[in-house]
This record gives sequence, structure tokens and C-alpha cells, in this order.
Amino acid sequence: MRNPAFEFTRAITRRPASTIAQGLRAEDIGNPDLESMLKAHAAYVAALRSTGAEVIELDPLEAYPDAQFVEDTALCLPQGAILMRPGAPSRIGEVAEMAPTLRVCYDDVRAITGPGHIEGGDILVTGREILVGRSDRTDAAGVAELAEIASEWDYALREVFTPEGVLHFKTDCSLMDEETILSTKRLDASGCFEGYRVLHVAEGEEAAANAIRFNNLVLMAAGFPRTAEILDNAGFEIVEIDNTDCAKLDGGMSCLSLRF
Ligand code: CIR
Repeated sequence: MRNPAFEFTRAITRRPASTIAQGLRAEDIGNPDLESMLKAHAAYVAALRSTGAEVIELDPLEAYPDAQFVEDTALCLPQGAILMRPGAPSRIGEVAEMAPTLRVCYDDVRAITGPGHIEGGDILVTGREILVGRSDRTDAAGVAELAEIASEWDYALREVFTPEGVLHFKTDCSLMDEETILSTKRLDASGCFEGYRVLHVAEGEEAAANAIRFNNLVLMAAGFPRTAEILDNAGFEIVEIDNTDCAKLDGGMSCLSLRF
């Protein structure tokens, strides 16, 4: 039987807009380059498609420079989709832009209506539960509203914390299979993965923790050879994607798609 936490038939992505230089970032390490970002984005979409999945590629949204990070706008579960309420004010409008596509894909589309905030990057769905990390973007009220919807669909939801200075919970972890999580040591030290098998990213390669297991593949950012070796030794089939430009906007592999 299909495991809906990492076996998918569809994904939604959005091509980066020409306004990407205005994208949010915690620290300015230079502006991303649109041409190379588009190239990396195309490689990402091709990797998803190579697994047999259908990928819906949405057009760029010039008014929303972070809109290629579609993951933050919704949570997609087999029972339905839930529209998020981003904690970043400049990103709230991205949700209404995503909603029509989700309404075509799902009969049941719910929404976080507030007053709380929650972004998809803070949510890790495993085969057993939904983990949500509180962060600067996701607050207690946002988590509580998601928990209500999740309980209607019989999910156990557990609130965890995102390490200080880390954008999203999933900036520091990814699901690899039903029992395996790839995590930074700093996040795992919080004890939130008790009961799972945890693979640590290599020391100094913390940015490799945001990967995605998508069907038979693990998509990870290129340039982290020791973590790639750890995953390879654990038996995962890796595809490395250039993340140089997205990283300048604190983005990574999970942010670039909604998977269901
Ligand atoms: C932001 O700060 O919202 C974007 N520049 C990056 C969002 C990354 N999304 C994710 O990790 N899910």
C-alpha cells in the first residue's frame, strides 16, 4: 500500500518570478540570480516527474517574490488540503493564489482562518503523526487551529520547537521513510524524534537537512558530499539539485513543492 507521507502521485510547483531579489531572507548574502534559479527549478521539476508523478507548474507571481516556495501556503493530506496563514505579512496573499489549484485537485479544502499563523515549512507529516514546530512564522494559535482540523481527520498532532535562529522546523529535518528522519544534531537534541531512526547530517552541512523523499528518490541540495554519502550508505537514491540561489532566500528542497 502507498505510504502517503512519501509516495506521491502529484506535486505543485511555481516558477520563480523576476522579482525574486525582493524575497525575504534572514541574512543578506547577496541576491539570487533568476536565470540560474530557473535552471535549478527546472531540474527539480524534472526529478519529480522522473518518478512518474504529475507536476502542476504554476506561473510566476511577480507581486510575490517568495511565491516559488509553495510549501508554505498549504498542507496536503490524503483527506484534503488545508490553506495556511503565513506569519510573514508579505506572503499572506500567496495563499489565495494557490487556493484555486487546490480546489481543482481536492474535494475538501479547509483553511486556517486565524487569528493564528502557520506556514507549511513548519509541518512534518510522518506515517504516524503530524509534527509542527513553533517558529517566528508559526504560533500557538495557528498550531491549535491546524490540530482541530487534523483531529477530524484522525491525525495525532504533536507540537515541537524549531531551534532558535532557524526559519522553519523543516529547515532542519526531513522524512526519509516510515521510520527514518534526516535531522541536524541541534534539532534532534530537543528529543522531538524519540522513537524514530534518526540520521544526522554531517557536521557543518546543516543546510543539507532540508531534503525531500519523493517516491523512489531523495532530492537534496548539491554541495554536501558527506551527508550525501550518509544517505547513500543508508540505501537512498539521491538526486542533487543546485540550491545556491534558493539558499540566498532561506529556501530549500521541501519549500519548492506541495506533494500529495
Ligand atoms: C521566506 O522567508 O519565507 C522565504 N524566503 C523562504 C521560505 C522557505 N520555505 C520553506 O522552508 N518551507
